[in-house]
Amino acid sequence: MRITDARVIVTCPGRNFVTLKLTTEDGVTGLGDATLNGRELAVASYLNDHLLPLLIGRDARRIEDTWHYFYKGAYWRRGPVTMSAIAAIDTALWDIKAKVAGVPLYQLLGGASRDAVLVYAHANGPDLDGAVRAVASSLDLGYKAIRVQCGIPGLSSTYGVPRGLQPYEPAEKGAPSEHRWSSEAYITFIPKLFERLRAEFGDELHLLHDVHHRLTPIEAARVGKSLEPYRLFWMEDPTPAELQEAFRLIRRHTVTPIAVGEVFNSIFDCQQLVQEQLVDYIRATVVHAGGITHLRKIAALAELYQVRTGCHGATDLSPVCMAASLHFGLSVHNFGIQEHMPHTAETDRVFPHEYTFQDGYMHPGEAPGLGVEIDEELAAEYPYDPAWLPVNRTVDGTVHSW
Ligand code: CS2
Ligand code: MG
Repeated sequence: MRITDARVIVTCPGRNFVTLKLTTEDGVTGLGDATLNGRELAVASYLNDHLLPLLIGRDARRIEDTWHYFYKGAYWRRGPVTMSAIAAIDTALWDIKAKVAGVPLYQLLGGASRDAVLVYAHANGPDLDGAVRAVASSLDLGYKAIRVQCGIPGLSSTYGVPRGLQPYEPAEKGAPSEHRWSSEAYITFIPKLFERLRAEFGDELHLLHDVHHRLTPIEAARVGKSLEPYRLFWMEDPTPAELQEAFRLIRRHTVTPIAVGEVFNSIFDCQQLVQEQLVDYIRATVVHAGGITHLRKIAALAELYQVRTGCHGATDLSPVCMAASLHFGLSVHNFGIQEHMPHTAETDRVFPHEYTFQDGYMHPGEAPGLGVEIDEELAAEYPYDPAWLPVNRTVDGTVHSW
């Protein structure tokens, strides 16, 4: 089954997406998400200029061999651009294989391990009252798990909180905006947010929070400890995870569960965190961690240490990635939870899909393959529109993790 066509489709229905479409000699097509927020064209070029010329003519059935051909065969390994490009090829090949087999992808991954995939919503508020209103709205939609972000008194902006009423989309047109951050103000405020949320909504609701890489290990330990009375489902990215051993310090001080990994792109990024049980959830995704083939290996390692999956699912991961994540999440044994930020209506029109949301859970559907397609004519109506993620600085002007 030779691959006869491989095309990269860049489209911007409200935000930029990069999609790979493969076609076999039999006319079977497969899709892969290759979107890397703020660096989209780097992945498009890596695919168009370096990988796709070598893909034409290869046997679409040889998924594992193709993965290693582009990983080991490239000499230069790992990194978000390389692994997103490999991920797109891998995902498209799995889509093709499942379509040829006439089954939804999850059936090739071992079948369903659960009835549906538990997802969590985003609730963002400019202040405590706004955060409470946002949580109530997510509850009204049926979510059982809600990530809550809130404006920090004294700071003009913070991660996760949109300016105005539009949904949160961090990538901005034109040069990156610069934000100001105070860990001290955040550390003082954040326990008040969850104290208020528990008072408003009780103890049963799964509450999650994303620290977004902004604290030192001991600051993260302090926040984790201060949140223990509110029993979070997880505290995400408490400190930058390049130094995996840094999490030993956090673990020594708090039992608040920890989730890390949305910026990871290989099993090596998470190996120590998993093997030393320094995290409870691993957030690596199909699109940024080498596709379904590699994510399954990360999950298998995590299973040995009772670490569960918690795949990233922000709107800068396309519906193609969401579909793949749901097939993976339906099947993988050590599933934890799946992030769900609904895409815009215009995005959903460009990417018609089978997956559904109901009462806090999602299902990938029963269509052969991923169950998602791309309307290429409509996609062409939304040309690439350069956008950058913000740059963050502490109040004295020092560059800080965004
Ligand atoms: C965030 C992401 O959803 C999350 O957990 O960390 O929204 C992240 O900020 C974006 O994906 C960056 O592109
Ligand atoms: Mg995050």
